Amino acid sequence: EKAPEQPPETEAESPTGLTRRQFFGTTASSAVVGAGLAAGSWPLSSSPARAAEGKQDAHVAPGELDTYYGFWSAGQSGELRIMGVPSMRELLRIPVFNWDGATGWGITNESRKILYEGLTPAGKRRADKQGGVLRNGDTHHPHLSLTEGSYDGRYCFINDKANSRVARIRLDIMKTDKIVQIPNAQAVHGVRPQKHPKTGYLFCNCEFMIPQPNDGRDMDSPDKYQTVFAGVDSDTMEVKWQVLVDGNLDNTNCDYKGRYAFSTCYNSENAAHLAGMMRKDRDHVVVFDIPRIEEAVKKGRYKTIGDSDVPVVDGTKGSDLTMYIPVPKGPHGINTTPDGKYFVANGKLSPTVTVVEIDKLDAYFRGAMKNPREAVVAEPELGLGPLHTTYDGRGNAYTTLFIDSRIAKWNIQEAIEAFQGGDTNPIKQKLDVHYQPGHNNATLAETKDADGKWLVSLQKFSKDRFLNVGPLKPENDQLIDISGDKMRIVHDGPTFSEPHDCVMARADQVNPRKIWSRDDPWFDDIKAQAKADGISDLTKANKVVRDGNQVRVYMTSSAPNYHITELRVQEGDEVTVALTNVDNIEDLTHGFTLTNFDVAMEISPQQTSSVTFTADEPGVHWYYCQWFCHALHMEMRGRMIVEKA
Ligand code: CUK
Ligand code: CUA
Repeated sequence: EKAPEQPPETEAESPTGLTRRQFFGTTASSAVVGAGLAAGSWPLSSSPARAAEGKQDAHVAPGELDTYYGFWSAGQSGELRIMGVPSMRELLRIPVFNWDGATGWGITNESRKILYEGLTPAGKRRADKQGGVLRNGDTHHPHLSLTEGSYDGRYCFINDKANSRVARIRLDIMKTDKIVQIPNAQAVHGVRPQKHPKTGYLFCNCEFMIPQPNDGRDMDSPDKYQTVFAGVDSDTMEVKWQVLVDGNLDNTNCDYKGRYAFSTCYNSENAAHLAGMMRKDRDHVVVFDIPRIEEAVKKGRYKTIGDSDVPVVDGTKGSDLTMYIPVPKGPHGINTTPDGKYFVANGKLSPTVTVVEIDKLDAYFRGAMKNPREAVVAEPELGLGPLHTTYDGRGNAYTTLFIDSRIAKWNIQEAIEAFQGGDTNPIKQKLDVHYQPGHNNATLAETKDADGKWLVSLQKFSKDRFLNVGPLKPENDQLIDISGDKMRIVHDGPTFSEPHDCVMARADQVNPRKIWSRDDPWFDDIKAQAKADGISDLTKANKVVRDGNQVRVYMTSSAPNYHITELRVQEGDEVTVALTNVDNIEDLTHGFTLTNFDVAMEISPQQTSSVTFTADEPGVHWYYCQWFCHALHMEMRGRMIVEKA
């Protein structure tokens, strides 16, 4: 992003003698002070005098439950986080593309299979060089599966910009169960589940342009680089097709009818350096006609690229599969209104957002619209650095202004009237946020059920809002009451590196299990192995099976015991430990940590986890339960005795 313009750091630098802290004030109510000082950028419409603020209580008392589940991405931490809203309490971290010592993600056989099997051939070569998994990820966009425009509680999807992957998280067990790496791509950025009739496709924007195939050709001809838009089948997590486009894809969204997806595009110049990316004054939004793309694939109008067999259709300018709508330079977020009528492309480098009427797109694809700009119905100027927009379901939109450190609340209908020449000012309020907001999202605003209760604004900088923890500071996620006419900040929430985006679902729309079901397909592989070893029920098995130099240990645990406490193997054996927690009491999780072997895993109630390692050091090696489970938790351990070969 562009370097933000900052209010003065110190009194000495400040022409008014005010520091940033005084300048912005520490609460929403002192925003009025900021208004007087920030010359020219305060909205003209409303007087600062008391429009009614929402009066919702954000306090969730001890023992009380939140009313919304929040799903937060975690940027370069590579995980997904579950938050309670409105308390903003962090409830869980779900490892996705990262390693996690608490749950054994990246260590257990179950997770390593998920992390490996969906990689491209090049991804597998990379993983093979470093122990079988890729180690980092960069998650930006968590989105939940929908049925007919409402959350259906099945899945959360999330992208990995760093290694070009997308993942699916099962919401019944809150575990990642599928990961696919997108071929012909670098940096999968925007992702969006189809809203209608159900998800359906997961639409994926591949951001960076590369030679196609990227095998050493055309490296010095950036004008030949291309990127793709991908349709992933969310039931199988297979890439069904890709569409070659002009320009860099950024964020994506789709309609509520199942026909169109649309993506913002920056760098329509196809340049490889920043200066070149700024040459033109316009970029574009690409609209994808999904049924036509499917038809083209069916009719064989595609090619394949390199070692990938994914059908790739041509959606570059002039194609009948796509529509290019020119918009001001560098559009970023793209957000569909909950009524399904419009999408808003956020200007980023332009102070405007572009409102497109989705029903008008048909005319273009029918050939009845010459200039794609005819689909634009409003382009209000909101302030500096508009990045993302969300909605309250009452006709208002809320746009983050990155450079201004504000959120602009504006009315969509009034913006349309103003575009037609009316003299309405659609801007209702600008609220200072602290500081430099990226995404914002309101409760249920990504669905047709937007309820206009809470808005969360995710700030990239926290600066002075919290105790100083050194040069690396937390982000700041602010909770804003939008139930009244005026927005009101009610909570500051520090988060670590770096949630970009979040979505919120009503608590009743997500229904995770309390303990595992023994029928869960998660256990299929280890059950099959056990069966081959003569074990029909893992919850009853405490048995060591030797098969050449492979040793398989089937073990159960119940607080505070492992049911095998002495395990004898030979130096050089390849040992698999499959541990089943037979406790069926809610929250009674055990673990298995093998000291000095870099082995650890979680075993929640009724779960089986397995791990494979080589017993390469003769001697005594204690294993212990790392999840505090019982008064005798410290005593819950056993010995692996490795006899010299
Ligand atoms: S992007 Cu991060 S602030 Cu990756 Cu959704 Cu806009
Ligand atoms: Cu089992 Cu601690």
